[in-house]
Amino acid sequence: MSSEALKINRQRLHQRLQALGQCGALAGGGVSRLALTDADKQGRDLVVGWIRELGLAVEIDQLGNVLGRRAGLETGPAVMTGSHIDTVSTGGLYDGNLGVLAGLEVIQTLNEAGVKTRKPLAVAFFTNEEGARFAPDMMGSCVFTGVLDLETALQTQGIDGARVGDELERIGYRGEAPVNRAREQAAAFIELHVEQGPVLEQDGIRIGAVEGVQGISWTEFSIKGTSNHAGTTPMAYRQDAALAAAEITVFVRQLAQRLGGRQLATVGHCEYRPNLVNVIPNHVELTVDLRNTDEQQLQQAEAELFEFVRAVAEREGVSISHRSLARFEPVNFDPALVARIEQIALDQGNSVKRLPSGAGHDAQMFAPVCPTAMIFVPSAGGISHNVREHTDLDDLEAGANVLLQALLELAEPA
Ligand code: HGY
Ligand code: MN
Ligand code: MN
Repeated sequence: MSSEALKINRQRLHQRLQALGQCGALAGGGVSRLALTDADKQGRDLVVGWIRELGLAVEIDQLGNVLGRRAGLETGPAVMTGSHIDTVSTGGLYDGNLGVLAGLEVIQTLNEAGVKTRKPLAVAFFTNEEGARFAPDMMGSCVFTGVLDLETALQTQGIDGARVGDELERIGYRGEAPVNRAREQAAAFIELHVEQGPVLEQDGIRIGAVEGVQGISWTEFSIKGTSNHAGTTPMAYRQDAALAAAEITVFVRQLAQRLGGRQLATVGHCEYRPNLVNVIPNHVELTVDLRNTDEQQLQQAEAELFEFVRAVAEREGVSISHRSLARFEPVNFDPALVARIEQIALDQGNSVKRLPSGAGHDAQMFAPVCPTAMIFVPSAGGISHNVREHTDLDDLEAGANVLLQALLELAEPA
């Protein structure tokens, strides 16, 4: 059978997505599978079982990244695909999971067709891509590619006080394989992912040929004021941490509107202490997520934010410290690979469009290491990080078939 004629099994892909979605399933729909929780372990065990059933050699590294490797006629670096299976606490069935399970579906399709390749193929899932429990996001692929050192990752404390290393031990995924070997392991990397935004659906396009990933800046601010009685403290005598937090939140929205272009700004986490109706808060923790496809504009946004925070602290008589949770510059994917994905999509009868990724992805860590690109399929309503996340099976199938052809070309059918 010619490689062009090979097609994935859509029902099998759909069934695996549904089965994985049972790991951490939320009543009423959606998934909560935060990194290194019991639900993540359940999902990991399920996917590792599928990897073994496909006859792949399984490797678990010291940060719990899992790699399933299919031998080629030659040894050496593999043509890799994959993504993540951890989710945010209000996640859906597709963010990350599609990239991993479509990779397995490609392998199973090749196995069933008896297709051998010159280069090895590999499917991976990386630890803690979301960064929702332990910052930064893309932690596993950062350690896999040497962007972040292992010890720092293992020592990282999550929003619940747990440490990455302890949780990896607890769920049995603190592997032996050394990390930071991407250059010897990856000949190329392609990740299939849902767009998580509205562009493809609004334009009636089925496949996205992703040109790169925008820059990401996550900062946690710790605002310290004076807790006092809500009924006895005159307004002029307050060092109100909650007010400072509110001013920063409003500023962040105005900053994005004023800078325009592709500037995005979000306050996603805000925690008051003591968080009581009749006590002026003395401590607020707040996170700011800034993103832009342009590094200079992102730095401009950061500079204006920190200047505003300094002025608010002075005016409100509070002290504000901050720490960076994540900082990634914009990344461009391999132009030749992007063009190839675009052409394969067209050859397979799909509409296709080039676009940048708004979300961070494991693939962005591979861009400096080997030829790397991503394939997007539409998100219904542009919704993601939301239990209502959905992508039609026709679109999932189309994306997986583009992935199949792109991986097969890179691995060279024998
Ligand atoms: O935040 C992100 O962009 C990704 O979902 N980790
Ligand atoms: Mn993702
Ligand atoms: Mn995500």
